[in-house]
Amino acid sequence: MWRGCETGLSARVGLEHNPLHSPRQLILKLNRTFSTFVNLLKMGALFSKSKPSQCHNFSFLEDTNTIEVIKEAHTFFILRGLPGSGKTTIAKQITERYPLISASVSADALKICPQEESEDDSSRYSKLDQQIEQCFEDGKKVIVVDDTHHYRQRLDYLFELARKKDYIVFLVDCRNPKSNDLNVLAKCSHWKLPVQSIKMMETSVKQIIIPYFFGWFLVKQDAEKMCEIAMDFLDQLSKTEAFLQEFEKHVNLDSKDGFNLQKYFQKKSSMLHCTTMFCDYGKVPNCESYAVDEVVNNSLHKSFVLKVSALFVTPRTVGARVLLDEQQQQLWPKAEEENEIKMGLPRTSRSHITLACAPGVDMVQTGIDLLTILKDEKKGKLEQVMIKQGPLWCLGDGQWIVNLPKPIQVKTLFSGFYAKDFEGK
Ligand code: 2AM
Repeated sequence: MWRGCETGLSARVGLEHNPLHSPRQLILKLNRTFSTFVNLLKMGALFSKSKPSQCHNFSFLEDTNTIEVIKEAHTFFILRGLPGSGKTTIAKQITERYPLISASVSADALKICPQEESEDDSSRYSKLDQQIEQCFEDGKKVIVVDDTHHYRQRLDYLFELARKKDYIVFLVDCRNPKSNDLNVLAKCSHWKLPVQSIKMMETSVKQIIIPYFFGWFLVKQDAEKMCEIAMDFLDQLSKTEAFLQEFEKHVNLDSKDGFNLQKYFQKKSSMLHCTTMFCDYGKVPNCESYAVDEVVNNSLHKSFVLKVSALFVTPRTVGARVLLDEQQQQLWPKAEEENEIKMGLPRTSRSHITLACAPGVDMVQTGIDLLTILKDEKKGKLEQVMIKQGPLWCLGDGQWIVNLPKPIQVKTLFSGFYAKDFEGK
């Protein structure tokens, strides 16, 4: 690992003249220094002007806005890369950037040797997992896991852990552009791994991990604020006679006696977000080109403030319409845009946050409902009632929308959702 290289570099300091050395000691020392010098030359480390991490430009280390938003969020960093790719240095930089609220755990520090995929044995990780659990228990907002993470099953375990705890996953690929030579990495690593093992690991870490979806994830406080706004909206609606009369006509229930809007919309999203690209782990056409797109990659793990401009409800879903600015629009998928244009609607019309769904309804329905509302809005609104949030319009078929006089701003982080179980499927 780099630590090994750094030890080598610090050996250079030993060249300083020490008057207490005898001539024999000096010759021995010079000999040792010379061989260190040769070794370093072989490893290509001596002439590296910077540490590996300094070659990266990570917004979570550099961008002031992102750093402030991360302090309000719950993020789970999974550092991924070959031994010697600079993960430990990056982990250290993260914990230094987020003092008190962060903690980092390292497989290397626990002497868990990176192995080939087939050799995985999850019990090897029990100590590391205890440490991760402790980080959650200690309420650390920024948790960093430093390991090669070349084994998919291990990644899936961590994705699921983060999902259960409602942490936003930052999957960070660490590459050391100074050292693509696997022989150098093998020599640098204190594990003394054969080049062949590193080669196999390289094949795994080079594979792009495509998430279930990409999107903007609301920081905890703003997610809670949006949930309260949604509850308040439903509360207002349930007190509005004109709404109830029209809405109940379109609700499929055996009995509408004692109909309760809050109970009806009981399916809530645990992690509020605004989806950009739905990938289904790589099954959706063109999702890979989205995942490798430069704008997408430059935006990953960055903060964005989204503007909520309207709240809407249908017999299936409750959602918040999001108006994207120019920079945010660049992350909108082309296929979505084409569909919106086909429907005669402006691009990014579908952008929204799902707040709740009726039983048996999938979250994807919210975007479909919003597009129908916007299309029907063009035909003309049917009825208007004033509620606390603003003028509430009926569009027929149980569809209602309130355009907010003042948009609500929510802080988000752009990332992927990787776990296998978003809607409890
Ligand atoms: P949403 O953005 O409307 O909430 C996981 O299911 C997330 O991916 C949900 O938040 C969901 O919708 C979104 N999603 C699911 N299937 C989708 C699809 N086919 N197209 C776009 N987004 C989808």
